[in-house]
Amino acid sequence: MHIDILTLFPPMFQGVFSQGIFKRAIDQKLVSVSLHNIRDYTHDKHHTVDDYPYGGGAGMVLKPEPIFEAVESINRESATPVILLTPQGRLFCQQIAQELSGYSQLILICGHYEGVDERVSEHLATDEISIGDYVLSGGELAAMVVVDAVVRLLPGVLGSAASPLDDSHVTGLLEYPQYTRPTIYREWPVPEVLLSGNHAQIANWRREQAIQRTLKRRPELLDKAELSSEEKSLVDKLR
Ligand code: JFE
Repeated sequence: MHIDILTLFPPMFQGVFSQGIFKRAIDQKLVSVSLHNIRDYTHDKHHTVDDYPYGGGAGMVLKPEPIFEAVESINRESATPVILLTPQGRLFCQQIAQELSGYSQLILICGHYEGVDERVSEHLATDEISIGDYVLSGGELAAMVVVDAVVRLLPGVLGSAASPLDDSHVTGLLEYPQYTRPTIYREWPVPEVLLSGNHAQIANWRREQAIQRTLKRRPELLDKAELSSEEKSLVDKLR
């Protein structure tokens, strides 16, 4: 997959792409990233990227011309999504990450200030995404979240041990609790069952923990979780 990111602040991405899973995915050529500085697509001597909003109001709005020209400078296939990060977009979730992981190229546009001229949404972006109902100071952190969630789904990016199909939000349940050594830390023991070596019992316990935890913290997730009839009775009992 190739990812093109339009931003006024390319250095914001350097940490993310130079560490951990991302670095490995890039080194293995499973993904490549191009950062495009929107300011490089201005033509005036002050490299102006923003201007006052028509109709008045606080703050500045990103001008359309450098954004259109930056996108048009990119070699792209007709199917490539052009994604604007914005608080007004569709709410990002695991299903959208899966959908985006099926493309061979993504173009992400990160705005700043009070937003982006509406003609970018109307005539350039093919998709608008929000990562949650809070206002960030720009699209960069949202783009990092989207790219992280998508890249870990690409074949070969995670080791063979971890399968994205087992992820919470794919199964529809929150994860069960995890423990590692020591078996007793500050008098807090690891649950007995995990030390038993009885794999069927461990699987049952984990499934039950996942269901209880989901019911308590995110009950709305249970509506779309795939549960056996036994598990459904357990939910009814716990409710
Ligand atoms: C931009 C801002 C006041 C935007 C347009 C560009 N999920 C999510 N939260 N915040 C964003 C995404 C986001 C994305 C891009 C952005 C915020 N801002 C700041 C300030 C009104 C805005 O509405 C600028």
